[in-house]
Amino acid sequence: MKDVVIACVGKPSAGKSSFLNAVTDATAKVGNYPFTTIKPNNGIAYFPIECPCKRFNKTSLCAPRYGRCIEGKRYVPIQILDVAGLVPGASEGQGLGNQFLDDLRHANALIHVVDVSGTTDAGGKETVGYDPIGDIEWLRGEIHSWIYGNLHKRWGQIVRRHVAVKASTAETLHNQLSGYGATLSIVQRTLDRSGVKDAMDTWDKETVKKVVDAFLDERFPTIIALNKIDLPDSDKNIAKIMRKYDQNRIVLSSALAETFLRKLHKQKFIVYEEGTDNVQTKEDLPDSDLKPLDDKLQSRIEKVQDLVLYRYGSTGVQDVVLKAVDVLGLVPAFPVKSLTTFANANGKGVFRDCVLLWPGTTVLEFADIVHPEIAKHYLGAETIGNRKIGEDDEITRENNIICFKTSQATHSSAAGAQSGSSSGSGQANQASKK
Ligand SMILES: Nc1nc2c(ncn2[C@@H]2O[C@H](COP(=O)(O)OP(=O)(O)OP(=O)(O)O)[C@@H](O)[C@H]2O)c(=O)[nH]1
Ligand SMILES: [Mg+2]
Repeated sequence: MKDVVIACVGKPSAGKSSFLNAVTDATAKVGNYPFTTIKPNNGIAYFPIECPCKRFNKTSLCAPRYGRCIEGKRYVPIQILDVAGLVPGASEGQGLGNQFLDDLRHANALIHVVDVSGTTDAGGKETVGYDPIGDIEWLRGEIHSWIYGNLHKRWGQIVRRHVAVKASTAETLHNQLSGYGATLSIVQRTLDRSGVKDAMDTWDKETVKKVVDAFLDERFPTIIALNKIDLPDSDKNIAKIMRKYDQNRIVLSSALAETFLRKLHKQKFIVYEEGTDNVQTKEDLPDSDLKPLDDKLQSRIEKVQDLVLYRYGSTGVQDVVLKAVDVLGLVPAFPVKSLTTFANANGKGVFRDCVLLWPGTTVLEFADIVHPEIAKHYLGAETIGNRKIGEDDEITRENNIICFKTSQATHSSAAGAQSGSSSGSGQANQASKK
């Protein structure tokens, strides 16, 4: 069981580390020169979902083990990774080369951070009037070449073995792609998506490329964050990119504005509600303990409001994370010991645990994720209204509060999600991918 990881990719200076800092408590180094980041940085972002505590009038008792719940808005943790910048030719060793592509092996989804302001060239150097529309394609092309190149090098050998052992296409591809985190079902979906049905020993280069293309879509669903929307030329570039690409996968963002507002919130100069355009100052809240603003700070806040918040409704960074969770189809699920109090086994807290599940996770798989002991002694499961649900039923967003019945008392910690995940966030324990 591993945490879900969303990785920021993009050319140098696009704002990947700024984005990480904006959505997590990380303090990754940011710089206006290429390759500021060499070793990956990570942090935990908290994205909002509707917490069931509100529906059941338990808001005052809601006690998340991880993250927080503010009046029914629950902030669920998810891991964000920030890697070194990629430049055209990276898959052949340009820039910092291939080794950085390896950092993506653990990612479940990608956020392609694009500098939409046109103030950095393809290598991340400062410039004016650069057209970012090509960045989306070449970046995907580099990831494609990395995987294709590795397959192509050994293709003769791969096919000889495939024929000799009479393996299925999916088995052979799974062997070859498991290093990129591919499961057998991802490979099967890849083959379906590619439409390739011919025997593997007849595949030419173009067929392999087509399969790799489908693999990218299945394995690395990608959200495009058009970043630096606070800068003047962004508007016209946004319009062009929106015309060309799937708008469902695009979000506008200003990592800089978010970092600025969060900092002022922490320093008690403003009250800033993340994901909204709501900024309040001492003037708005005279009885609060907010500090007064000097003219300079006041005008910087007004600039962020005018250029970003009022024009776009928010800094957009939270929407980027939400969209990445959405594209993965992750389902938040709540294991509880009682369907009346919604407490866990220790009788502690209400809706204490929230587990992110892959789509298609069944009730029994969920039991195993919560604790293997529960799956081992599993007798049945019930959901709201003490309605019985089958062990093979899938957990859905509508059916995600589950009380497991076991044949013997399981260890007290077993009723809550296991807490020992690698990031310490206790989030997103995942069942095998469907
Ligand atoms: N105006 C503006 N500048 C931004 C924004 N996001 C990042 N920047 C600036 O862009 C420059 C590069 O930011 P980084 O976050 O270091 O970029 P990166 O993609 O991590 O770069 P590498 O680590 O070199 O690959 C810095 O000067 C940031 O302050 C934004 O939303 N608006
Ligand atoms: Mg960086």
